[in-house]
Amino acid sequence: MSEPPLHIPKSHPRYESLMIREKLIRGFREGYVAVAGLIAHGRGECFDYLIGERTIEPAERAIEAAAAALLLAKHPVISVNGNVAALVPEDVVRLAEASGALIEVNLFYRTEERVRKIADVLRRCGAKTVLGVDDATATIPELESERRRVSPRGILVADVVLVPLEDGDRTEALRKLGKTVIAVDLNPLSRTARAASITIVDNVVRAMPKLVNAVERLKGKPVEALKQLLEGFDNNSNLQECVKHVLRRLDELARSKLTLSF
Ligand code: PTJ
Repeated sequence: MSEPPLHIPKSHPRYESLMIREKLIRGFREGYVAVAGLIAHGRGECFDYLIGERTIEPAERAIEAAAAALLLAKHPVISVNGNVAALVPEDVVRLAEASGALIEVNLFYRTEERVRKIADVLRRCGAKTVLGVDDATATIPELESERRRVSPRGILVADVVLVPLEDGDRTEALRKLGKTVIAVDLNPLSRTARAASITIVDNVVRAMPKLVNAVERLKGKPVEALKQLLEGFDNNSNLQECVKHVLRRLDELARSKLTLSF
C-alpha cells in the first residue's frame, strides 16, 4: 500500500497492459476497486494472452448482437462494479447516452463507501443519474450475495442488463427472471460466460468502445433488422468459436519459434 505510483515509460513493450493495471491499482488505493478485483484482472489478463489481446471475430458478432439487444430493449440497464468504474467509466456513460440505458452500481463486495465512490467516478465522467446508491432497496430472488440488492427503478425492472466483468451467480439469477443478460468476459468458460444470453469474449477496455460505436451505427436501423441481428445470434456456438480460436492459436504457437531474438 505504501508503494509510490509507478512511472511506466512509453517505450515499455507491455506499456498498455501496465497502464490498465495501474488504473485498477489506483482505483484500489482510492478505495473503490475490491481486493478481489485485482485478482480478477490477473485472471482476465491470462485469457487475454490466450486470445491474442485483440477483439476476435466471434466477439465482433457478439458486440453487434448486444448493440441490437440494447436498442430493442424497453428498459436497458448497465451494471457497474469496481473494475468497470476503474477501467471504462467514460464508455459506460457514452453507452448509456447512446442506448438510453440507465446506469446502476451493483457490487459483489458491497460497502456503502465503495458504492458512493463509484457513483462519484461515474458522475465526474458525466453520468446524470446513477442508480443503486441510496435506492438499492429491492432484492433479486434466489440470490444470497450482496449483488441481490438492486434499484426498483433499475435492474429489478430491466429487460436487458449489461454486466461487464461479473461473477456468475447473478447472471444465472437474472436469466431465471427472464431478463436478457449481456456479459463481457475474457474467460469463455466462466459460469457468467456460459449463463449469459450474449457473451462478448473480449477485454472490457476494447469491447466497451466498440459497443458504443455499434449502438451509434445501428441506431437508425429498422426494428426488424435489429431483431434479425439478435435472432441470428447463438451464444453457445459463439462461445464454441472462441474456444476454437484459442485452440487454433495455441496450435500455431506450439509449431512456431517462441523465444525472442535480440
Ligand atoms: O466490484 P465488485 O465488488 O462487484 O467485485 C468485482 C469482481 C470482479 C471482484 C467480482 O465480480 C468477481 O469476483 O469476479 P470474478 O468471479 O473474479 O470474475 C471476473 C471475470 O472477469 C473473470 O472471468 C475474468 O476472467 C474476467 N475479467 C477480468 N478482467 C477482465 C475480464 N473480462 C473482461 N475484461 C477484463 N478487463
